[in-house]
Amino acid sequence: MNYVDAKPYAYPLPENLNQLALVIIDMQRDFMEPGGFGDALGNDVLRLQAIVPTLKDLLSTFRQLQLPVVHTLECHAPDLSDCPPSKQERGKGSLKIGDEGPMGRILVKGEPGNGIIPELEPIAGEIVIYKPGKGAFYNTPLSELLQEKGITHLLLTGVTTEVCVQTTMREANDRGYECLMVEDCTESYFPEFKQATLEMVTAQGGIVGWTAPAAAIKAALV
Ligand code: C5J
Repeated sequence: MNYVDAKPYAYPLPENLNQLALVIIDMQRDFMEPGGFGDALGNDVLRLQAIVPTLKDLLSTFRQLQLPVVHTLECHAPDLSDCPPSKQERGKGSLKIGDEGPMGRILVKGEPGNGIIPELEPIAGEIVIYKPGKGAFYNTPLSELLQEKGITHLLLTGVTTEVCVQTTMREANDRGYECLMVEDCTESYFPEFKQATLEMVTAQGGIVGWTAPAAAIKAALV
């Protein structure tokens, strides 16, 4: 068996690497660029850019090895029928979900600002999940798609660490997946929240899972 050098102890890779998926959460213009949802909520969105080169490199390793990749997008239907008022009204930003912004309607599926950033654009054969919530399992076909492909191990990346990435990791952990959060491929608007998340998932002997840097994963894979 092959292991990733990880916290709180070595992460065992599956014998068949096709059971390991790279999950890239919400690397969308809405969270990463001025004029989107993250900006409307008053965040410094440009600080999320720091992870793009490392994540792009890990994605290219997965593509070279032809291993499974999952991309998620947080978005709502144009009529907002899948956006509860509790979510739309929250935040008190300058622009709310569904409002017209500089990149199109905020957090609405198909709008320019809702797309994945060009550096990480999905390619044919990769799973793309449109999700209305924070977690990628809520109200999506993700469980069924992972089961169909026999995937048992997930590497969690993307933004933001303590919101959609951590929620998805917790959902996956409850469903029996062996989860590892990639430390330098996830980012938050709040550095202290990222740090706290990394610590809380690995506390108590890995209560939610493991964390490791991308280099440790690449070292175990190639
Ligand atoms: C947020 C996300 N922060 N993708 N979404 O609302 O983390």
